[in-house]
Amino acid sequence: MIAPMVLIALLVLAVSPAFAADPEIDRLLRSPVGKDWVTNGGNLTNQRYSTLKQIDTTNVGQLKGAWMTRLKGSGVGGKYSFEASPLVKDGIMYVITGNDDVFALNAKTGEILWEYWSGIDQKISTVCCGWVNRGLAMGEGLLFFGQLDAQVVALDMKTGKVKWKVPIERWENGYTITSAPLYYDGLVYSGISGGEFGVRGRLTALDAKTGEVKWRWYTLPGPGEFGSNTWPPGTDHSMRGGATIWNTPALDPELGLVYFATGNCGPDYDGSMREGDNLFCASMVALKAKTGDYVWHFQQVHHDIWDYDAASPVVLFDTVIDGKPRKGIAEAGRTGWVYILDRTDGKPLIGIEERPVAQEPRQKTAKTQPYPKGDATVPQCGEPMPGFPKAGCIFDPFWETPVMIQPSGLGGTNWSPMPYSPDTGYFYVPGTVRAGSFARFGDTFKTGQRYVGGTQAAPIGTPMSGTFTAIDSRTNTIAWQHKTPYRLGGGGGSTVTAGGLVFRGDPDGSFLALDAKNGKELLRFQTGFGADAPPVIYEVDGEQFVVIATGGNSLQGSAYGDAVWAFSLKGQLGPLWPPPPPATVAGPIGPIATGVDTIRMGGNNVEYSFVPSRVRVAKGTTLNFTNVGDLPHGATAWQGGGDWDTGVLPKGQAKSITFTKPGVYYYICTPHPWMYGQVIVE
Ligand SMILES: [Cu+2]
Repeated sequence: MIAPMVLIALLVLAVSPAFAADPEIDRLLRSPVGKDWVTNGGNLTNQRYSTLKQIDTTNVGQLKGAWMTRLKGSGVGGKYSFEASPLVKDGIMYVITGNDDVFALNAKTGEILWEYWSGIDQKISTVCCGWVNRGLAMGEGLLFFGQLDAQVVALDMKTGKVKWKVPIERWENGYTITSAPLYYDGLVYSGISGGEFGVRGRLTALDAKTGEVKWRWYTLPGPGEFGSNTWPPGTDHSMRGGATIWNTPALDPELGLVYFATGNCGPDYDGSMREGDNLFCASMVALKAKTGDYVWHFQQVHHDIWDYDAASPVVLFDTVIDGKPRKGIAEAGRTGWVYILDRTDGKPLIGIEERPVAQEPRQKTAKTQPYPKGDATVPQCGEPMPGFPKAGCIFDPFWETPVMIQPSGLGGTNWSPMPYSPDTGYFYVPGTVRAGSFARFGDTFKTGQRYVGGTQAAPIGTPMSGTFTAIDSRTNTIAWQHKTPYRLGGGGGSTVTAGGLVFRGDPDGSFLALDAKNGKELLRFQTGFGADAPPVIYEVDGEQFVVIATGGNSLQGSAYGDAVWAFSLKGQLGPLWPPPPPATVAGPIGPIATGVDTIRMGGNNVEYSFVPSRVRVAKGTTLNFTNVGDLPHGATAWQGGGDWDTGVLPKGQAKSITFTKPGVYYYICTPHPWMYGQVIVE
């Protein structure tokens, strides 16, 4: 029965002409980036390298705003991040906001041509890390994107009307989409998020015409599948082990492979029940682009218990090593290292050594971890501090007593992309400097609720900053490095050009141009909003533009907004006033809740949490602190936060506090000082 069917399939393949559904977009995706920017990473390589060079190191100082457009209040507020790379084709720009709303703009003037309002449920409760959408893909006259409600959508590029809308999962089960998809040769490749909600990660390939799911590749093996022996036998822990895909894949059409990186293992900080390396968490993976068949993987972190996602997009590049041309792939990890591999087989190009690491039997820690040759872009050891006497370095384990470790689970490089310049041979790596207090707690899995198993909170008041580093792709060592006042690895990222320039935004609102060779700052322009998105380069009517979304970032706490800024040498617009800068010390982050009368300790299925952690109330309000967790917790005014204390409350107990005087009150849980919250009294 099988043989004739195989024969028919082979015959069909043999007689089918080599037919591309959109030959022009496919050609642009395979080519160096010129006047159009048609996919999130510029082209199939994710290099974010533009060949345009009208703007160069000699004239970039004259750059001014060509236009600035506000997107009608879309995605404005503390819960949103605006991180998308706008796409540009034939003088029209397409941009998506943190509310999954899409706008088409005249790329020369900024005039809005059409708009799509997603109407997504504002009560989606499974958003991990800010309401965000990292961008669009295009092909066959359609724009493709994922929404936070786990639907993949195709819009008509001319009108913004919905062509199809397909749920690839349910947000109620913990799944959301935050990454920009990739279009190539008739397929739309989409990742999915939810690694903090006990989900099963996957790459989904959809038919661009219809939205039909052609295949799925699960990043977590089912029983008996390849990799299943890296999970405890006879358990279903791998079915909720995370390994989600936070960013856009890359694709090599000659090798016929699609590449992506995967996020942390779940539950993040509790490895006690998932003995083994836990494939394919924190890994780089190659699949056959047409079928989704596994080809190779490289795991950056075995048995991850530190939330060390590989969240930045993978980058394809060609290089010469020891006189031989090599096909490279690189990814900047949360560990602070860049992982540089051969993309034909996944073997290290420069050298990565498995070294023994410290052990914690209760966490079932891996015996060894991969150490890339070369330099890390951020510090890899924490320091003790008052209340936190234990400190450790990367891969040091922890149990229920907190250990101060760097990098924390939010840095080195998080979601921000890392561009590559074939001119300099450098990767441009954004980094976050922040220490986390890592402690395990055995949270119970409940569908659609947080499932993290502990904490990596930065203690309130501890310093946070960033780095911006040029890493030489030939040696994996630092060519030059800037220490920056704000964290860079989480939002923005940069883009590099044949004009010898690196463009990047800054959480304080600045738009910067640097000399790609030596890092010298050549332009600093204040946009007026948190500039926490990667810029994009394009050309219309012979004029080169640089565009960046400026709308802040919920995790950075950079100033929110809904602006898109385009710059050119003919630009006339000057800078705006600086917005409030983001924090440089740790404290409560994210949106500020109003209309609240109860703070739940251990809420949202996270033992070490105050929910909501930030509230704004009127003078005279009574807040009820209720312990819904398993351990005793309390709320105690922290340094200058007044003189109030709930005392330590056993499980199930509550205590009310009345706030009579206006002010900003921070508080901590004394038994667990990594827990904190904020009450703003007006
Ligand atoms: Cu507590």
